[in-house]
Amino acid sequence: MSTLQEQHLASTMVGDLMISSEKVAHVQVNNPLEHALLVLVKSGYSAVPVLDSSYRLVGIIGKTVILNQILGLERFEFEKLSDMRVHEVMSKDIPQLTKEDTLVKGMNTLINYPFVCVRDKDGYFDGILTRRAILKQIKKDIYTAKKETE
Ligand code: 4BW
Repeated sequence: MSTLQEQHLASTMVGDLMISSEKVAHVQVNNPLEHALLVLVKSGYSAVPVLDSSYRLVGIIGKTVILNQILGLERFEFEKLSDMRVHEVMSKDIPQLTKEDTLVKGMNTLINYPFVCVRDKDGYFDGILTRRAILKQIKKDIYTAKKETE
């Protein structure tokens, strides 16, 4: 990667590439698991952010953790889905970014996660940064650099 490309990556901010909150499927912390599973299946995503009633980021929930919770000895106990709430099973210890973080920091975090939530200084949810967005940007930078050397 050329120095110019590296400089471009370093000067691009998370806010430039994130999917903004209004386009992100999410669930609320007090929703029953049944609703969360419905959102996950209908949206097609493996995991989505969890927000409180003021739209502050509180965690992430995925299909696998829900299905594990209702896994009985011989069958899925689907009746449990309406008794349990999202906050009982969600992951609370999650990486977080702000819009002002550099793309390089975002890239380092995305090595271990398919997406990272973006929030403001008061914890309000701003959106997500995905692996797809990073890969698209890197591809664009490589293509531009190649064109410049031709
Ligand atoms: O519905 C989909 N539309 C599109 N265009 N692509 C999808 C869709 N569902 C999955 N994909 C693709 C993306 O490339 O499969 C990848 C893995 O999906 P995932 O993790 O396991 O559900 C997607 O990669 P990505 O765009 O880099 O997204 C990484 C993760 O970010 C997804 C999902 O957990 C989350 N995510 C992405 N867009 C989201 C979202 N969560 C909620 N709302 C969104 N709009």
